[in-house]
Amino acid sequence: MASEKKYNVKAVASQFAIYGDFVDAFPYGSGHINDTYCAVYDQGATRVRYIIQRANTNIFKNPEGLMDNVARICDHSIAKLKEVNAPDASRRSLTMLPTRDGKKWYVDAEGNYWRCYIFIERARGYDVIETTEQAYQAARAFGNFQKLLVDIPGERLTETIPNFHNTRQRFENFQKSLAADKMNRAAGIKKEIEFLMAREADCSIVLDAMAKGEIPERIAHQDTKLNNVLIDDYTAEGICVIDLDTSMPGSALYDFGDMVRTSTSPAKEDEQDVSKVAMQFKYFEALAKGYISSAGEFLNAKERELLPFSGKLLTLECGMRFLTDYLDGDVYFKTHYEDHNLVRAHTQFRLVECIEEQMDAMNKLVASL
Ligand code: ADP
Ligand code: GN1
Ligand code: MG
Repeated sequence: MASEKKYNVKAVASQFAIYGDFVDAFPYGSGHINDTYCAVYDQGATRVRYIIQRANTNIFKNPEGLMDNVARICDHSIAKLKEVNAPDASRRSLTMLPTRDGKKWYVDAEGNYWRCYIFIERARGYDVIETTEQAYQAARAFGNFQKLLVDIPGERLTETIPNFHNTRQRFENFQKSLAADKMNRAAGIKKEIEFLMAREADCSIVLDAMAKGEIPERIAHQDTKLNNVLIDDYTAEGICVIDLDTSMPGSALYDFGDMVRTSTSPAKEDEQDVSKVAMQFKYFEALAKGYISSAGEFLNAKERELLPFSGKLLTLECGMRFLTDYLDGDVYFKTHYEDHNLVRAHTQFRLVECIEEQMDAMNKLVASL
């Protein structure tokens, strides 16, 4: 089971240029990939928090490239905020604190890669969508994030996970894991296998359009799950995009698609009762409007046309990834019980069906915007 190992977070935190007295550190958030901690300090009788995060080097095989990407994106976004004198700038971008010896990240004796961020206060990420305003704001923020990265200086960003949203390759990997059937779990998932086999052709649609040049490569976030954008507690604005590890060249559609996956259903990603899973049209409408309000100026006609389909694709892909990890013995995503990945795959497949049922209406709506 992919689970958390304990680290001496106080010792790690002491490597960063943080002033004041260490008070406490504890695991934080509900991400599936990195080890994230909140570290609390007392600075002149004021409590200040930081995020201390260990990058998952089982997943990110080029941690130097990864950390450098994230640092470059943070620097670029802070510079742009300064240019326009944005109020509250340190809540609108992630800020990495340097180490005491002036480096951008810290590598410990065991080769773990650590970074430290300013904690963005009075804002939070939501695991489950609650209001249409959140959907609009999240989508607008991710669209703005794509716009921000159009002119990032320097070389092409590193592909931190090559072929991350190569859905056709994900399908092939699924078939390999099925053939290997390491955990003897294949016999119990016949229906799920059938579900995927029936949708193989979907896996190539965006890839083929990219190969033909109908869809351009853009720098996209590529992990636009709702809890990767922090929503301001008071103004409800989508104030800061976080979790920048997969921000790299790809398609803008990957971002919109994953928003549909994570921001249209009132059920948790690991809800056991799949009858609670639904694609609620009001959330889709808010996402489409929010995204077009910021990304509309640069999307081409083909990208616009495929926005609804991208929701189906990313949901299918994610379900397939959960199912593959279930077959592999839960080595990728953090899991908390035996069938956790299978339960997650079920919610994703149910959501794919709900999207399929409403595809015509989704297409009509997007065409009208
Ligand atoms: P993962 O890749 O594991 O999802 P994230 O970078 O998304 O890691 O961080 C996990 C959680 O930590 C986020 O969902 C969010 O709740 C919280 N978090 C991360 N960075 C910050 C920050 N700078 N300020 C406040 N909370 C943060
Ligand atoms: C992971 O890191 P987190 O929890 O935001 C995963 C995404 C999946 C998501 C499913 C690097 O996202 O691709 O869509 O879980 N991130 C990586 O919840 O694989
Ligand atoms: Mg995250």
